[in-house]
Amino acid sequence: MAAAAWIGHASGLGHLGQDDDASRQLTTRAPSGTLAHPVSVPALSLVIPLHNEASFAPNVLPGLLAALPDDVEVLLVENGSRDGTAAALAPFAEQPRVRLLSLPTASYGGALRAGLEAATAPIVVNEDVDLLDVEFVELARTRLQDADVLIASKRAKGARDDRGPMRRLVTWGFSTVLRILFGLRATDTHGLKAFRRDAALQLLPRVGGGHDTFDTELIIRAERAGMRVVEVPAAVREQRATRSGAVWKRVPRTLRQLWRLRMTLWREGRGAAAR
Ligand SMILES: Nc1nc2c(ncn2[C@@H]2O[C@H](COP(=O)(O)OP(=O)(O)OP(=O)(O)O)[C@@H](O)[C@H]2O)c(=O)[nH]1
Ligand SMILES: [Mg+2]
Repeated sequence: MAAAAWIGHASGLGHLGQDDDASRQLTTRAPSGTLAHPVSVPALSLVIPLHNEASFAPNVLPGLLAALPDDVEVLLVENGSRDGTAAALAPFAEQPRVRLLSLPTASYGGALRAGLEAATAPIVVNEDVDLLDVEFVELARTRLQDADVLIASKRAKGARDDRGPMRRLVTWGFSTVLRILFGLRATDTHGLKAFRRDAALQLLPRVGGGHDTFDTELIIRAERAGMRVVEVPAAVREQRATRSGAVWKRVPRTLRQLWRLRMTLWREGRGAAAR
C-alpha cells in the first residue's frame, strides 16, 4: 500500500481507512501549532480528485472555499501528478477545513476511494475540479436526507449539457452500454455525485474499480444493493477546454474495464446463488 500524506489541519477525527502501514505513515501539519478542528463536526465532506492541476486548481479553489458554508470540509486528493500539484495545493491546506492527500500513483478511483474513507461527515460529495458546483453541495444536504446516492445526471430530463457533440455522444453511448450490460437505471455515472457516507463505506470493500470505472461501479453496486439512488438534472458548464484530447481513445480501455466488471458481478451472483 502506498504511503499517504495528509497535509493540512490535524482533525483528530479523520482516518485514512487504509492499512496500518499507511496509517503509520500519516503525517499531518497543523497551522500555527493548534490542533483544534474548527469544523468540529462537518455536515458535509467535499472530495475533489486532482491530477496535474497545478496551474488550474489554484484559480478556482479560492472561489469555491469562499462560497462553501463553514460546515463543509474539503478533501483535496491528489495522486501521481508530475507538475507540482501537491505543492500548489499546500497553501489551501493551511485553511482549517481543508485537507490534502498526496499519493504516488495516478488513479481517479484510488483518489475517490481515499476521499470517501477519509471523509468525516455523514454526507460525502464528489466533484471534479473543472465542474465545481456549490449548489450541488447544498442539494446533497437536502436530497440525501432520504436517499443514499445522489447523481447530477447529464442525461436526466431538464439537464443542460454544453459540451461538444462528441463528448455528448460518448456519454450517451456509455449510459446505453451500462443499461444493456448491467440493467442500470441511473442515467449517468460520471460527474457530480454524493453519497451517504455509511452507504458508500458499505459498498467500498467490494469495489475493485478500474481507473475509469470506479465511480460507475459504485453506482451499479448501490442499485444492486437496493440503495436509494436519486438523480437531479445536471447543468454542465465546462470551466476549461477539454485536456484529455480525443475522448474516443479512452473508449476501448473503459469497455474492457466494464466487461471485467460484468464478469466479476456474474461470478459474485453465481457464488451467492450456490450458497
Ligand atoms: N487524483 C486523481 N484525479 C484525477 C485523475 N485523473 C483525473 N483526475 C481529476 O478528475 C477530474 C476530471 O479530470 P479531467 O482531466 O477534467 O477529465 P475529463 O473531464 O474526463 O476530461 P476533459 O475535461 O475533457 O479533459 C479533475 O479534477 C482531475 O484533476 C487521477 O489519475 N487522479
Ligand atoms: Mg474535465
